[in-house]
Amino acid sequence: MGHYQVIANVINDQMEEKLTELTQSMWGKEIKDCSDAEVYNSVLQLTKEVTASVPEIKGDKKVYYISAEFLIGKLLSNNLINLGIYDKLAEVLAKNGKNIADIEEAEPEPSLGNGGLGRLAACFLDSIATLGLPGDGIGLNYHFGLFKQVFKDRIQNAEKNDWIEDRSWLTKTDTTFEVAFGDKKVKSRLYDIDVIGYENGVNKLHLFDIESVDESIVKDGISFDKEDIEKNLTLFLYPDDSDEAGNLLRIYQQYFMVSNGAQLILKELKANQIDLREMYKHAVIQINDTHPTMVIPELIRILTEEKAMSMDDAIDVVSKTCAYTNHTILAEALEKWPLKYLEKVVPQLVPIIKELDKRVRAKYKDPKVQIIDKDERVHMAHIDIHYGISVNGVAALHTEILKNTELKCFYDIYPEKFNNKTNGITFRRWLMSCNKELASYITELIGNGWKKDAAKLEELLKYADDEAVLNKLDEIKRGKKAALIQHIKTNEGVEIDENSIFDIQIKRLHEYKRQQMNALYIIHKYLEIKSGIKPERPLTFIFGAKAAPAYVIAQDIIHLLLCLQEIVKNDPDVAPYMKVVMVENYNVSYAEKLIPACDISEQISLASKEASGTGNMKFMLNGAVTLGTMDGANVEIHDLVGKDNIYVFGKDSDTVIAHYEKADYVSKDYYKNSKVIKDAVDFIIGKQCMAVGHKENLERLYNELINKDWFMTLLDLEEYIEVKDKAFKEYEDRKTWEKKMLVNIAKAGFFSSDRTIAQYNEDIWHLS
Ligand code: 26V
Repeated sequence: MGHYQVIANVINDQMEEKLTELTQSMWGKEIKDCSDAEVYNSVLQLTKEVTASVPEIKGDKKVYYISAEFLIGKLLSNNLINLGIYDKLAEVLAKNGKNIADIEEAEPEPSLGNGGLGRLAACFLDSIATLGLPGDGIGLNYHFGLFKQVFKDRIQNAEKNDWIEDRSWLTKTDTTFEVAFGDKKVKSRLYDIDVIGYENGVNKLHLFDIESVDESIVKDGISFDKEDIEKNLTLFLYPDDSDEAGNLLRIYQQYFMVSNGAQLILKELKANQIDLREMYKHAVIQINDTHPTMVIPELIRILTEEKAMSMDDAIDVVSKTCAYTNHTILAEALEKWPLKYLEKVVPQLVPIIKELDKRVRAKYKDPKVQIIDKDERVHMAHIDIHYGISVNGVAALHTEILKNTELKCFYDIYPEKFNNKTNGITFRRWLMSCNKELASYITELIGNGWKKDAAKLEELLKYADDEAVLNKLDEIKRGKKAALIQHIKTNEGVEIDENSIFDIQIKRLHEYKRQQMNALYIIHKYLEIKSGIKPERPLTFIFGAKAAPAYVIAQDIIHLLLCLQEIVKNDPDVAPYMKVVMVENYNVSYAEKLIPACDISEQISLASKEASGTGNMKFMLNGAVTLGTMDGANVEIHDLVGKDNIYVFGKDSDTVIAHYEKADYVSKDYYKNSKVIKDAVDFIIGKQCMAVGHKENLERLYNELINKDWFMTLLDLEEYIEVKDKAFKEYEDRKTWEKKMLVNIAKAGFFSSDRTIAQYNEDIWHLS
């Protein structure tokens, strides 16, 4: 019997007694008399106590996953499942008149990430611990996570989003460090969150904070004094960086993170009496996008200035310790800091960065691979590529684009550094926790093996023609749809037809993800229904998306979606056949409710632009069928499920890249040459939209689409309409559709983050 099992058995036996003791000591009441919030806090305490008895994962070499974002979401359900005590707790609560789902609702969501990159980091920590690998996360303890989205007058408003209560998953530690910037010194404090492996040991998520942070400086919405670093340093995740003060604050945050991270890593190495010249044998630092890149010059600085190492040796050992993951090819997302900003915030790193650049220039003449460019901007990714062991992309296509196009000049120099690690998701959260009904049915069919070896889901394929199994899958889907209908009714006040097809697009709002193309489809369908062409079954289009507050066109797209929601709702000719719902404040908790209820998963980015996507994997695992372009991991989904079990459309990445190279895409031509396109686009500034929306927003979006359309919406619109209509039609052949669902679930095993992490370990980390 494993360690975890002994602990789980003991706690399961004493659960009711222990929880009663806790509610008595904390609130002076019995479980049944406590509020949900009180029970939640007692369960939190109980879980922390149980976790303390689970052994820490130890080894001779450890990975430090350093990331500006860890979008962990609520932790209760996941932690209980991983500890093996969920079912017993649910039983004890029920016996005492409490519903575990209501207790889970009482937990505030830590939204410490923007989207895919941050959620990936959270899934990775879960898998690292589950595989029993020694590996900790290093990041920042933002007091306010990603802003809370509130719709007012069909416009997105941003409010602060706090999550830290008196009692939380954070444990205050005794570890403090000093961090020196050019113009000030601050004292940090480390807070830890336990990362519990599924039926395995415990690692840590280390989140650094400063003691002088002051939540009261936040004024209306999310505005605050960006220059008061002592008070604002860890206040917000990714504050608005559209002005200089915002950019400087971002650099302060990044350096604060890496300076603390470097000090922590060196402290742990010292505690293990490691000779720092051999640091790479005991530590590997995975740099999640370029936000933590300064860890490279910072470590070199400490080793040379404080540990008396030569520059050659320091560069050599640090370069053997660090590895870089690239998550995007979008130029605007690749960080290039002006040297003068770095001179102000971190002058101590500037000579090191210049030395790193000098060494590159001495070897390579191509200006494209230099670190400091002619405009005195520091290309952070270039530091990672030259001074690290590995560069990886996050899906097969993405890595090929990095090698052949975006980072070709680097691939020519270091072909051996480039490798692919197709993203993954933790099945504990994205199936076992969010869709317990499906998880237990799968177990009923094929046993428990899939929980530790996701490839075993393929065993489901033997039921592909089993009518009883297919019926049951459909029944589970209908149950999850019913639960979502309730949730949306409560939260948005919108009623959804349970017999409609649930077509869902949930992800950050960005033009390259093309929510606007989905909106144009909805307009097209609306016009069709008005002209008498009715769908065979009602259609429900669900969106969830936050837009960066400074991203104007993204706000306009949200506005259009909210206008369409209103127009459709109020039109008696159309309302019986379709519904549009844009849910407010889409976050991880909402995703956990939306994904299990989905029929059609919208993954419609412009080919080449979505590095991987991970929502696509979550939907597939929950039996949704993908409607998507050949982009990111959609390509791998397509290859796994086969063309009959996915709906693919749109120009491929080579065609798109060629359009950019030749600059020959003219959206106006598509608009002029197709009545379908023209009618849909014109609707945006037509009478109906203008009656419910704002002229300024709608006209700006209309003009953007016909005059620029940088992400080529109109290029793929007609084929999108055609293939989406085909998907809706084929949905009516229920048996064939249910089989598609089954194949998608069965083939999703490849996208377990356990597989991804095993590959990181095998190819890059080599943990022992
Ligand atoms: C950042 C920014 C910041 C400035 C404004 C425009 C913009 C656009 C995109 C980004 C993305 C930053 C990196 C990121 O989050 N990438 C996502 O990483 C996921 C995990 O690897 C991956 O699944 C997504 O496809 C990728 O977009």
